[in-house]
Amino acid sequence: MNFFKKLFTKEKKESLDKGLKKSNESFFNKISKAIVGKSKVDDQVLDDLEEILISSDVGVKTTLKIIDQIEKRVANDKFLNSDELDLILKEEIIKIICDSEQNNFLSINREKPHVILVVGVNGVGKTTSIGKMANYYKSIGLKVMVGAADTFRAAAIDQLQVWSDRVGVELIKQKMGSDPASVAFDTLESAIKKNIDIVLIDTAGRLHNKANLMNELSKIKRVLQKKNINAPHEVLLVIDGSTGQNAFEQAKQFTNVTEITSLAVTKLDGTAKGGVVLGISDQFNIPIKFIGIGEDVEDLQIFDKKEFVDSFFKKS
Ligand SMILES: Nc1nc2c(ncn2[C@@H]2O[C@H](COP(=O)(O)OP(=O)(O)OP(=O)(O)O)[C@@H](O)[C@H]2O)c(=O)[nH]1
Ligand SMILES: [Mg+2]
Repeated sequence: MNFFKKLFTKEKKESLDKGLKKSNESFFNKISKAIVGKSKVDDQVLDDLEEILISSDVGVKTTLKIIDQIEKRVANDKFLNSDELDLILKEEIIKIICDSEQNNFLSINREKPHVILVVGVNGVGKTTSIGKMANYYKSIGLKVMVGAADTFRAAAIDQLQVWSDRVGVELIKQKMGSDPASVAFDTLESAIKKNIDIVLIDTAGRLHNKANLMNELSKIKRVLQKKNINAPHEVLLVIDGSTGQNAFEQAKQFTNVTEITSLAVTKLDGTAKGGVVLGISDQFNIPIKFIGIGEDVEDLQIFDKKEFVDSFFKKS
């Protein structure tokens, strides 16, 4: 199937439904049980709802915020029934998801090349997401270049080479062990010469508490700025959604030490912890740009909060 087609048609929605199936089943079953046989939304329903949201990895703070809003609406409308609760819950959840114009790629008034530095802890899906993003940007007619600034392992460079070949975009790389900042600089320099639209820079997985690795990120940024003071235009943090509360922790640690401008939440397929997307978006106030819902090249979607919530609540 053509990726472009999948992005903009009902196939996109179908793969989202499929990707979120586990989260949906778990969430929906719990909600149905909580409201079965109830003619109105009472305290018990609200208590159950609170528990459901927390156990769906939405996070305590965000859950309390949602419940608070629902309580207010219930107070205004004493005869609210449980069917309406479904609708109101959806509305309130959509409201708390951080929105940003940044999410609308097609209307971005981009400086060329637009540089996206991709960061995150080990194994969350950075390299894979770069491959998928490269494919996406190319499919909408943009010229894409990828930089292999994860020089830590030879396999990391090879992995990115495989993705670049597959997608058909140029990769800039150096030898294993070379300075990541130098690779980033080379990539931007080449991208400027070749009139590239989007530059995606891969980095090695790192923990926030490894000072030398975090300094390396600052160095990459400084060196990019020698070429263009606005680069990187984005620092995209990739987090693994299947780790639930740990994904919150990763977002917290990274945002404490470096400026993160957007998020990609991966591996939402195969987990019932999809609720983590709602809490992270609310609490960090950083837009989620992409979600990963599988290992294939098409399995990365632009995050659309309405579609996401819709899939989350879908009755099967
Ligand atoms: N099911 C599923 N698997 C994913 C998704 N995204 C990435 N993966 C898998 O996660 C594994 C790790 O992905 P990588 O892209 O190598 O992760 P990384 O962050 O670059 O890892 P390091 O470079 O070692 O830090 C691979 O097996 C990917 O196929 C996703 O959305 N769903
Ligand atoms: Mg990698």
